[in-house]
Amino acid sequence: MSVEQIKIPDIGDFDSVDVIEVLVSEGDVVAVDDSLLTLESDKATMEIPSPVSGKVTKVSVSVGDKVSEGAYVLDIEVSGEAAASAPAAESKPAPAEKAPEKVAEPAPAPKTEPAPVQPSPVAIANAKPVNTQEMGAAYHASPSVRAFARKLGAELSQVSGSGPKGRIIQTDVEAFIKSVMQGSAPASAGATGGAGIPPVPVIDFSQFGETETEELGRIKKISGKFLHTSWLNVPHVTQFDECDITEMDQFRKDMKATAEKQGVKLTPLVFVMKAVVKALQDYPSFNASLSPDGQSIIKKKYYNIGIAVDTPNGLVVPVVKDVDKKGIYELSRDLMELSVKARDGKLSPADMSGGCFTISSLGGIGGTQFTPIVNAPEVAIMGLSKAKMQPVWNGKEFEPRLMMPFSVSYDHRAVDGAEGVRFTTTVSQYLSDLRQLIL
Ligand code: CAO
Repeated sequence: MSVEQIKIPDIGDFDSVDVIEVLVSEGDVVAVDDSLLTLESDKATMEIPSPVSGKVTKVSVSVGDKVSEGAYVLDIEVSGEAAASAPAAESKPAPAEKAPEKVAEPAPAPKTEPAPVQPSPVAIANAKPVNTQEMGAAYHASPSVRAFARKLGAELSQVSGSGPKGRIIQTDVEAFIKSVMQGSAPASAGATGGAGIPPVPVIDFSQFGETETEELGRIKKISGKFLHTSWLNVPHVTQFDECDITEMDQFRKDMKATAEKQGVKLTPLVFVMKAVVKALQDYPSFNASLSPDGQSIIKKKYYNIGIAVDTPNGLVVPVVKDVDKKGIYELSRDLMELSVKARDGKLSPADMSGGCFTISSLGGIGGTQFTPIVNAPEVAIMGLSKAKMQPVWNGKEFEPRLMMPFSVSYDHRAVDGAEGVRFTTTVSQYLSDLRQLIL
């Protein structure tokens, strides 16, 4: 064992360069080429790699210090053969990374010819010859932090830096990942008001009149998080349509007594579920989810339909399973059981999982049209509004027809606009003529 005094190696034409990160502490075990420090000049950032492997026994440099070639920075107790084979003086700085504001101006080549400069694409894209930190449009981060962020899939433009001059350090990336995992909006992006989501202004409403603050219920808090996630992640398109359910409703009324004998009450919703499943079979992209990397579509060969149920505690979405295999009475029974369970707060996780497509029916209440939010990772959702008797031109005269407005919101990454309107047209045709469902 010997103790190696680590000094700043040849860093090219730079002199008196800022230490912006000390990446090791006393007691840390490092391997050859592990980064020890990050330096930043006005033209580049560079990491100082360890020339030996061993244990850091002393750190004599701090963030904010200025160093030049040959400056002593720390001691490493060298382990094994490394002691003999790698004198500190031969260490080379890691590839320099241009600081964003100077990307257009190449950094002078260090005498020791480090590996070619590889600024990350993000750095180039954000490079601007202005104070980008103030604009929140770009960021400073060392190569190791960039590599760390890349490894975790964190978008550095959404992370705010707490280091010197707003520099993003590893703990900022960790805090960002934590906030994403907890489902909260990336507070750092909001705080800078930059490329992230601008924060809603905080206002003391009591200055305008009396107020009362009530905590949101548990279900509202949970569903709010899911709705927000979908709203932020899914590029929504909502297609509006309507269908003529005159015959369907007559059939429903004709079957009322029989249904009652079966112990169920028929509402338009169960017919809609059957029509939707037939249309999902015709258009499998709607009965699907995108893969997490967004590069593939996972088409499901089962047909489970989530039904949004309004409960005193908030919105829940139990799932009616295997709708394609069930008849109208069985579906009505399932729906009644699930909505009773939902309103009694007795739904199990199994009752709420496995959905492929969701229907949100406000038809029993009113309204003309609305834009439901996709229940991600599903890719589409239907919103049903209240059917009304309307005069419809049949080519010769106006006829009174029971018309039901509906909408379908879909994830535009999975479904194209033309397919979206084909889907709603198909659902409309099936509901206008239920006989087509048995073809
Ligand atoms: N047009 C006209 N009448 C309709 C209709 C429509 N589209 N849909 C239902 N109705 C009628 C029913 O036929 C019933 O009338 P009758 O008693 O005369 O037959 C009445 O409205 C009440 O129906 P319902 O709401 O009890 O039953 P449903 O099967 O239509 O819906 C359920 C069941 C659980 C989906 C519903 O009760 C519910 O909770 N809806 C709210 C969902 C919600 O909040 N979505 C919003 C999500 S986004 O925040």
